[in-house]
Parts: sequence; C-alpha cells; structure tokens
Amino acid sequence: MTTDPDALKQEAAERAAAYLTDGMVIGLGTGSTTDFFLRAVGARAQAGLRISGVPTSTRSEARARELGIPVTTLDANPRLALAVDGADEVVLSSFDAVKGRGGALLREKLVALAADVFIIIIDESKLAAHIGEHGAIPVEVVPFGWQSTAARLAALGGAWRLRGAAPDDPPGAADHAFVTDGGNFILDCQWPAIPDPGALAAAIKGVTGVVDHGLFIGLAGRVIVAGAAGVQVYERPSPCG
Ligand code: A5P
Repeated sequence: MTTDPDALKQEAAERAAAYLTDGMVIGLGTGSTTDFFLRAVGARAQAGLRISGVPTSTRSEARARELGIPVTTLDANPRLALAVDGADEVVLSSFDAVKGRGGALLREKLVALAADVFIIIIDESKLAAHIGEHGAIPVEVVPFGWQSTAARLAALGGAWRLRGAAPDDPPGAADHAFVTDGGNFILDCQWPAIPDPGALAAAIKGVTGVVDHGLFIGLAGRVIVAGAAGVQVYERPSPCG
C-alpha cells in the first residue's frame, strides 16, 4: 500500500498492461500516468510481445520510440484493440471524463474513438463527484479568429483563458499561446456548474472555430483507479444490462 502519486500511477498503468496480448495494435495516451504504461509496454515488447501502438502526441511518439515500442498510425490501423490513457478527472458514476489539460485532447479523442475498449488509468486524486470539479474544460480552437470563437464560448457560459498567455500580455494577444500538435490553440473554459456534461459537449462542439474539447462522454469502457487501498478496476455496465 502506498500513497506516493507516482507509485499509484505506476500501479494503475501496470494493471492496464495486463490486458495486452500478442499481435495487438493499441492506442498510446499522453501524460505522466501513461508514461508508466509506455514503460510497461516497452518492457513487454523487449521481452518478445508483438505489439504496436498509435501515439496520441508527438511527445508520446518520441517516448514510444525511445522505449522500443513499434509505432504505427491510425490511418494504417483505423481500428484498435484497446487504447490506454490518463485523465484529469473521472466521474465513476457516469464514466465521464475530462482530458486535455496536457494539451493532446484531439488525438487522444480520435484514438479513444477508434478503440474497441478505451481504458482510463488514474490515481484516486483524479476522481470527481461531477465534471468540472477539479478545473477548466480544455477546448481546442483554430487560431484564425480565435477571439470570436472565445466570445461564442463565453455566450455558452464559459469563462475562458487562452492557454499559455502570460499575465502581462495585452488582452487578446496570442504571442505566448500554447500550440497543439494540430497547430491549434487551447481555451481553458470554466463553467460555474455543468449539470449535463453531454449537452455541454454537444453545445461546445457546435461552436464554429472549435476543433474539439476535453469532455470524454461515453468513451471509457474501463477505468483503473490506484489508491491507498489498492487498485480497483471498474467496467462500464453494458447498455443491455
Ligand atoms: C493530455 O492531454 C491529457 O489528457 C492527459 O491524459 C491527462 O492530462 C492526464 O495526465 P497525467 O497522467 O499527467 O495527470
């Protein structure tokens, strides 16, 4: 039993690695928890497991190559046996999650959607009673006209902040903006309350200029949570009961 955050991340990651089987093509997430998963996959690959992965960021791709994991693309493998990724928040009662505080939400969502099973690995600090409890919802927007996109998000009730903007930047300046792997900006949007995450997800997606957002609704099939009391695996109940 441990409460060390890195040890917990590693425990969750190693439990996820137990689902790997020979010949799988898998999605490789992004973030510090997923880094432990990449290490586990790399070790299995070095030990002879035939496996390849679609990375969800340039960062993960570099790390996968460093660890000896064969890298492939979603175009070559439009269907993945599973994808494993961290999350910023997970609500266990709904399996809804927030992702993208590390900036890779678009590729993460594309890979999660392509997977037969999307597995989220977290330590228990990521558990939330409701979506938005631990922070803002990342929204990826195209740089062209980003301020008018931001204004339309504000009309949905979201107070936005351009990721990367320095405190002394003039209003509307994007000189220090964080740029995603897709060449876009991220607006971190805070809603006072999110009673219906699915409805908010659809509304954000409907804003012209928005590429995607960090609300992962209905995507996770399994959530692995490492906590002081051990590792718990939660399976999404099948819709047929
Ligand atoms: C990256 O864009 C994110 O979605 C990460 O998966 C998420 O931020 C979790 O990262 P950590 O495992 O580092 O907390």
